[in-house]
Amino acid sequence: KLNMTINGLPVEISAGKTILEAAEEQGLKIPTLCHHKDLCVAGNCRVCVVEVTGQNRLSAACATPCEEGMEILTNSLKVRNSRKQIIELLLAEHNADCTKCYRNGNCELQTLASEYKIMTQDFLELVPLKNYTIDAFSPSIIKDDSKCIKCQRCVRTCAELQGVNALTVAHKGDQMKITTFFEKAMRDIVCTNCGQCVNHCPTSALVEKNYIEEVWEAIANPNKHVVVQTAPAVRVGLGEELGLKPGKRVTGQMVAALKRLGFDSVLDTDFTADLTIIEEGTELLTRLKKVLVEKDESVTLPMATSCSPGWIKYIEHMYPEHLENLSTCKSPQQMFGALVKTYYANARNLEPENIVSVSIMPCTAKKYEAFRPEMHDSGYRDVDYVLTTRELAILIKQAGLDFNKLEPVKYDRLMGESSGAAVIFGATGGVMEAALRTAYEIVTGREVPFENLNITPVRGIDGIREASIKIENPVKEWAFLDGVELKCAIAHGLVNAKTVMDSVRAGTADYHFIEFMACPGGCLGGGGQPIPTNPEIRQKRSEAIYAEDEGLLIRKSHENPEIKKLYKDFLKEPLGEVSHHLLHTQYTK
Ligand code: HC1
Repeated sequence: KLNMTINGLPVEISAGKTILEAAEEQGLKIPTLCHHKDLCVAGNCRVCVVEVTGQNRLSAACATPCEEGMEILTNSLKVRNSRKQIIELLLAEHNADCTKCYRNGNCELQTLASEYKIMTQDFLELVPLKNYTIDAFSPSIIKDDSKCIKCQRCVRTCAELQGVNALTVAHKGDQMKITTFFEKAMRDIVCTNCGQCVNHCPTSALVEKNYIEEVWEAIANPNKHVVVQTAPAVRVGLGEELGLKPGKRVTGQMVAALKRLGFDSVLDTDFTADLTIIEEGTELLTRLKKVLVEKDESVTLPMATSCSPGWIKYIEHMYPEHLENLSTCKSPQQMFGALVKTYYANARNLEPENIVSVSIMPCTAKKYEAFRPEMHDSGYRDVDYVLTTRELAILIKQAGLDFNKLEPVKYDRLMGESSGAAVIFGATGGVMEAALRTAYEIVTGREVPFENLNITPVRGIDGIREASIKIENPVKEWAFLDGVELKCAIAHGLVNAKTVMDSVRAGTADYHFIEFMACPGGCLGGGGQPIPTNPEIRQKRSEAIYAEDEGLLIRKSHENPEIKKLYKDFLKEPLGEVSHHLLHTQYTK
């Protein structure tokens, strides 16, 4: 422990902490802009300056380690005036047209300007705002350089969390800017559309491309039947955007709100998450048979999950020779879209061209995924508009709904029923756990004992996790798997995907099945989730996801009655002809 004083009060601080962390421990807030708990220390915005007695300069609290005997002032006149000047300078370079800004009301710079009452315009003419670029070509992300404060959180996010390095710093001095390879549009570079840069940006220099007006117009059109699906992780994030604490599950209220907004049918992506498990599980078992029994060398293992569109874009760019490892399953979002304009349209006697298919996702890459040329197998665009969790909250606010007063309501039927296995798709390891619950029963013919339904080895927050299950006494059809140790791995955050894929490329990975999710924590930490997102918040959302699973009566995908009905009435069998046409795809180099 170190003995120090903060603002004249003696304190004991554990060694190794920064001044920022020490102050936080004492309940003192020091403002920051470039600092983020997910990222390495940068110390480049200087908003967190403090006085350390005996030093004749101010120190950045985020980048200064505590030392024995330090006397720190976090709120002296000198500190306050310096911070104020720094904020004024940032504002002078910033397009501070706050009322027209997408992040109006949730902007860290705006909050600081308000707290420090920046009323003067001393530096307004210092750096005339001109020659900036707004890149709106991507279907997922808008990059507006006029809003950038050059804190470089996006650059560090793209490098440290995702290992993609799509964004970088170019030029020096007042020419310095955050840009891309050869200043190309985000659409044309290695950007995976994951939106982690959006989640970590303190202002609106990076935001999602929103489709709010398009969805309102569809709802208002009496000739359109507007169907909405909601992703697993939205239900544990949405509340934060509407004033509730992280970790609050709002499934029923969210469904109620969507009905009040005027959607004709409120359905669940979890339904097709269950379907994914049946299709993907069957695909895995088929691949195992081909490799282990038929010695078919054209079949590739390990099989990798394919539901995270940021991960798909990443493997396309970085490991194109391994596209064969991807499961051919489309993501649950896209399976849903393809079924809505075929199975659902038939059952409801609707013309598919009159259906508008909207999805609410915790993800910005899902917007890109819906635009992909592969995603038209219904004969139409399978998913028309993708809104993030944040955009849904905007719809709810615009409609004037008092979210907390809404009585929980159930999803509509036909593609609205789901299992606990589907809900946990939203957390890292969830797809693997859901798959194992079903695969175990298919292969052994025995039920997973209730007390073993939580497959804890695949849970957790470590970036890469491994688990194996020894198969014993399988049923006759799967007898070749007797004694086989099924080896699985899980990676979340693309920087971890890189490590696993490097071992696949090197031939040193002996896994059979790998779950990849582009975002830290899985979809619950997606780029479309409420801002801020940090490790503590992700942990709360994760607990909420697993609690939702535990509270459901059906916790295995193959027990979902609507899935059984779908196979009976429409698909006939997993990996069958209809499935092949609507639910599977192949990504090409
Ligand atoms: Fe996800 Fe998925 S879990 S990818 O993380 O497989 O976005 O939530 O919707 O499609 O179901 C996201 C979440 C989501 C798909 C499912």
